[in-house]
Amino acid sequence: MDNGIVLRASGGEFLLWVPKENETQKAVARGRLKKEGVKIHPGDHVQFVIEDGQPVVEKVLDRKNLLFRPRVANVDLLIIVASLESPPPDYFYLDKVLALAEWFQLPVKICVNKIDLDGKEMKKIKEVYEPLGYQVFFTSALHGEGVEELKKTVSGKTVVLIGLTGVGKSTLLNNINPEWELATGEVSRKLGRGRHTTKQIQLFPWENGLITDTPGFSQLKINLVSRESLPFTFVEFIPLLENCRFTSCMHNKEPGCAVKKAVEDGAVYRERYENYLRLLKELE
Ligand SMILES: Nc1nc2c(ncn2[C@@H]2O[C@H](COP(=O)(O)OP(=O)(O)OP(=O)(O)O)[C@@H](O)[C@H]2O)c(=O)[nH]1
Ligand SMILES: [Mg+2]
Ligand SMILES: [Zn+2]
Repeated sequence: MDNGIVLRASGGEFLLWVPKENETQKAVARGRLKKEGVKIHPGDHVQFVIEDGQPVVEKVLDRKNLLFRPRVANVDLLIIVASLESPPPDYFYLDKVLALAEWFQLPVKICVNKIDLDGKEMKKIKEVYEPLGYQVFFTSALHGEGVEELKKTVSGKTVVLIGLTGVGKSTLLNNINPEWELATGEVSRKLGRGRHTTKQIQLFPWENGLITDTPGFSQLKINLVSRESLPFTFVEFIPLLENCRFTSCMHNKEPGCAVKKAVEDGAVYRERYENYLRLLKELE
């Protein structure tokens, strides 16, 4: 049997990448897999045989992880894309994705796009997130600035771009390789929002790695994280947690809370803490 990686899954049809030959082929799955309840997602490593000239998937190999909405398997790195203008950075969204990434133990980087439009928020994003250990890099998908760094990041990994609609995820991919010809949307000037241009997940092979963008409307539910675990998904809270007076402290209204004290002292960024409280509320 040969090995391949699923680039796209729609209905019963799959697009397979065969790294050995650096070739993509249309494939189907053995009927037995469906009966056994085996689902095949982009990013899955599979084994296949050729029948009548077409690859037939026989087996899905064990996954390292499986991202929720969008369903992508074996993800090595999540890149959260934000833009400086149209739309402006949404810090609540950013903190929510970061919390989910921590929960799933996914490495993350932050890509700030559209630096050709505005510079006001650049400093803030770097100052808030880099001390927490999240690498921040800046791009202009329109002019190609910073795209070299993005390319280097992808090499050898499976990378998923995630971010609100209109931030430029598909434009960034087109900048890596114009042959991919991803549809991009006009941002409505009135709303400062795009119109959900990307609909289907497709991974693209790039330098021994794979990259995909995801539709900006992908619903992100924080309820994948349990309430008790939420504080652990805010990395700067973790060293403080043992200093709270109550072991059951949720860092909300409890007295003697070390997290709240750190917010008062300026050691924890207040807006992150407020976003934590908002997520906590969503989990009630
Ligand atoms: N000025 C400027 N415009 C950009 C940049 N990157 C993307 N755009 C524009 O932003 C709009 C939206 O870009 P898309 O790539 O479709 O955004 P997306 O993140 O893929 O959006 P969805 O697919 O809806 O999630 C398009 O009109 C792009 O031309 C940039 O770096 N600078
Ligand atoms: Mg898109
Ligand atoms: Zn506390």
